[in-house]
Amino acid sequence: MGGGCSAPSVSSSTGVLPEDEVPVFKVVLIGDPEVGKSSVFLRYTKNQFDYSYQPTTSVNIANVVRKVNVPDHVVVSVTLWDLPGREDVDLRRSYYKDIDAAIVVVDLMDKQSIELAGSWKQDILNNTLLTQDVSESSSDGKENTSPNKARNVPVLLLGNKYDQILKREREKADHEGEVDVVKDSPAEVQELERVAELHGFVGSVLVSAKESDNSVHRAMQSLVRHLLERKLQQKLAKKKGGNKQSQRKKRKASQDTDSFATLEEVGLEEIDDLLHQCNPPLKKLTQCSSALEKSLDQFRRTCVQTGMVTAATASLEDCICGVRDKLGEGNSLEAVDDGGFLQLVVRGEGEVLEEVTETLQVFNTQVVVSSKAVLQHCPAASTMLTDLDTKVSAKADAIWDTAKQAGKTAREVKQAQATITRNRACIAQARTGGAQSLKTVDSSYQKIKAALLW
Ligand SMILES: Nc1nc2c(ncn2[C@@H]2O[C@H](COP(=O)(O)OP(=O)(O)OP(=O)(O)O)[C@@H](O)[C@H]2O)c(=O)[nH]1
Ligand SMILES: [Mg+2]
Repeated sequence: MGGGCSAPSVSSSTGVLPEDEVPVFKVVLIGDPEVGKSSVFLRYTKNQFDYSYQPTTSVNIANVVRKVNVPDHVVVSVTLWDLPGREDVDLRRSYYKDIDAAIVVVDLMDKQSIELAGSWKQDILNNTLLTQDVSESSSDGKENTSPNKARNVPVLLLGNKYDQILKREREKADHEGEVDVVKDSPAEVQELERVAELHGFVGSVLVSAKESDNSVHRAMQSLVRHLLERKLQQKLAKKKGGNKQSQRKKRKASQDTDSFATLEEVGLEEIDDLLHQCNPPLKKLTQCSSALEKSLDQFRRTCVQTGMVTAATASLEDCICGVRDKLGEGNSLEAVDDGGFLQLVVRGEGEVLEEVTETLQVFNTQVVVSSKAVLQHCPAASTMLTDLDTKVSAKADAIWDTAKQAGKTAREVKQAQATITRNRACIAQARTGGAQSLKTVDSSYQKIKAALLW
C-alpha cells in the first residue's frame, strides 16, 4: 500500500550537516474532521491504530526521532502536531507558528474531503503569512519579509483510508469475475493527483493508517527527506553567498536568534507563576545546546582554515587525527581528563606549528568549555523542567475551573489552552535538545579517545 501518486521529490544531497546537529522539524496534520489525522498521528508516533472515532478537541503533539538517509545517516527530530478538524481559525493560526511543513489529510472514500484539500492548503498560506518568523536574513542582509517565505512551506497531500478503496476494488473485481484485467487507477486516486497538481502540493501519497504496511511511515520519511534536502541546500546557499558585510549581518542575526525568548503568559496567575519558573532552566538548556553546537562548528571551521583537514564536512575524529598528523617529530597528542571532558595537550620536545597551537586553543577554550557546561547544567535543568511541565499539565487539565473563578470567557480559555500547548512544545523541544547535547558530549568523548588510540 502507499503506492501510486507522487511523493515529494528528493534530489541527491549537495552538502552535509555537521554530524552533531539534529535538525528539528515541526509538521502539522490538518484536514476535515474524521478523515484520519489522529490515526495517521497514532500510526506514525506509536505504530498503533484505533477503530473508534474520538473527535480531537485539543491539539496532540509528539516528538519522534528518526534516521533518514540523505545520503548518509542523519538523525532528525520531528515534532508532529495533530490538529482538531473542527477548530476556530484564530487557534489554528497560532498552531501554524514556525511550521516547517504541513500535511493535508483527506479521506479517499469521501470525495468532498479531496475537493476541499485546496482550501486547507490555502489556509496554511493565508495564516503562515501572519505568523512566520521573519527574522531570518536573506543573503544580501535584508530582512526577509517576503510572502514567498510563507509560500515556501511544503504541503503534502495524504490520501488516507486507501485500504477501503482496495477492498472495494477487490470486491468489484470478484463480483464482475475479472481476471488480470489491467484497469485505470480508481477515480479517487486520479482525483487526488489532479488536486495535488492543481493546488501546488509538494506531492500526494496513498496511505492507510489502519494497515501496518508502513505506508504512513514511508510518506513521512519522504517528507522529512525533502525537508532535510531543503535545509542542506539553504545552508549551502548561505555559505556560498555573502560578502563580509552580509556575513557580519548574518552573525548579528544569529546572535539575535540566540537571544532567549521567554514562554508566553496565559493570563492566569497560577499557571503564569509556573511558566515563569520554567524560563531559567529553559534558557540554560537552550544556551548550553546552542553553545555546544557552535563550538563544534567553530572547531571544524578552524581545522579547515589551519589546514588540519581539507573537507568542511570532516568529522570530529578526522579533525583530531588531522591535528595529530601535523604535530611534528618528537611530539604526541594526549587527552587529559578535565571535569568530565577532555583537554587536548601536546607532549614532547619537538617544535609545534603555530596552526596546531591555534587549533588546539579553539578546542580547549570552546569545545571543552561548552561540553563541560552541558554536563554540568543540562541534567538538572531538564529534571527541573520535567517537574514543572508535569505541574503545568495538571493545571491545564483543571483550567476550566481556574478560568471560571478568574472570570474568563470560553474563548479566552481556549486561547489560554493553545498558549499552554505552545509553551509545552517549547519545553519538550528544549528537553530533546538538552538530551541530544548530552549524547553529543558523550559521543565526542568516545570519539576523541578512539581517535587517539590509533
Ligand atoms: N478503514 C480505515 N479507517 C480509518 C483509517 N484512518 C482512520 N480511520 C477511522 O476513521 C475515523 C476517524 O479517524 P480520526 O483519526 O479520529 O479522524 P480525525 O481526522 O483525527 O478527526 P477529527 O479529530 O475530528 O478532526 C476513526 O474511526 C478511525 O478508526 C484508515 O486508514 N482506514
Ligand atoms: Mg483527530
